[in-house]
Amino acid sequence: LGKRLTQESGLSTWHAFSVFLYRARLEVSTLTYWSAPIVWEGTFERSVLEDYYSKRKITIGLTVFAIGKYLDKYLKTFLTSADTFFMVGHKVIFYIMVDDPSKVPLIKLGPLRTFKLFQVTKESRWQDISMMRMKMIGELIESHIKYEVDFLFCMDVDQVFQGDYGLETLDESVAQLQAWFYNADKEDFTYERHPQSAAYIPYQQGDYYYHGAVFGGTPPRVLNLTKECYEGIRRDKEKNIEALWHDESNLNKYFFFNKPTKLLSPEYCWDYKIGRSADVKDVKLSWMPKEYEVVRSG
Ligand code: 2GW
Ligand code: MN
Repeated sequence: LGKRLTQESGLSTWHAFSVFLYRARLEVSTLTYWSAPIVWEGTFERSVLEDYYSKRKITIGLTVFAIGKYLDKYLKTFLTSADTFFMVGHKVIFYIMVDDPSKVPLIKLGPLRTFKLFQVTKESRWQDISMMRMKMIGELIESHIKYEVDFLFCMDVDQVFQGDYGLETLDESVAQLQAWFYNADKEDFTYERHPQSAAYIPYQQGDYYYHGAVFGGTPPRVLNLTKECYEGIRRDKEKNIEALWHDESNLNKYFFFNKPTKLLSPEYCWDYKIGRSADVKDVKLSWMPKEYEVVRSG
């Protein structure tokens, strides 16, 4: 194919090949208008990244909350799959927040992996369990994480790693495209639409609909994110209001004003309930079925 391309186009072999590589994912958008890459399978060469980071010896942090029922239901699968697929070959610290440490499953982690367990009190409303993560992650970055890791991810626990989730995802400020909305029109995004809320984004505005289940970056950048999002949540509480999708609405407002430096394609947080999609070549992380739903096979 390279030969045919060079003959037909008059390009050098290398140029023809890079055109071919680029064309391999022309059907999806791989760059935002502010020039942040959107990482899809096929748009990166992992061996080149491994080479680059081999001289740097980085550590990656991953925070996860498992409170109440979610501890029994999801934590083991999340951690076991992360041990297998998250940043293989690199140092990882799991920051695990639970309400009942005695219920934490015994898992033998790989040699480059360690974890730190924190006990947190259970909020009575689930919306608060979700939202208070912003406050607690911020505190944890200041007390531990900023001294210990180069990059940090913060994730929902109700998901499972399915394939290599690697160095291609690292950047200063990383946002996840919400799988159900990556192709949707702006007007259909489920942003908070009431001007009274701190998370308000008007109908004609916004860039993408980001998922609250995954965000990351360097510790200072994630700290700024969690502080701003929590501040929005707090201001709304003072007014006795709450954004439509809680912390996720505030996250979307934050990323609208503070553009992420990298976006992850829905392959990095896929929901199999969407069905087959030609765009999704390789799922790295997927949603777990919610309560009362049939367990997905395969
Ligand atoms: C949440 C909802 C209803 C009942 C319980 C809980 C719950 C959440 C819980 O009992 N225990 C718990 O540890 N959580 C934590 O909060 C856990 O880490 C979970 O992954 C996270 C968010 O809740 P989740 O996964 O049920 O919410 P989703 O999947 O509908 O999430 C999106 O919207 C949320 C806001 O409503 C968040 O922004 C979340 O990050 C989004 O993915
Ligand atoms: Mn979730």
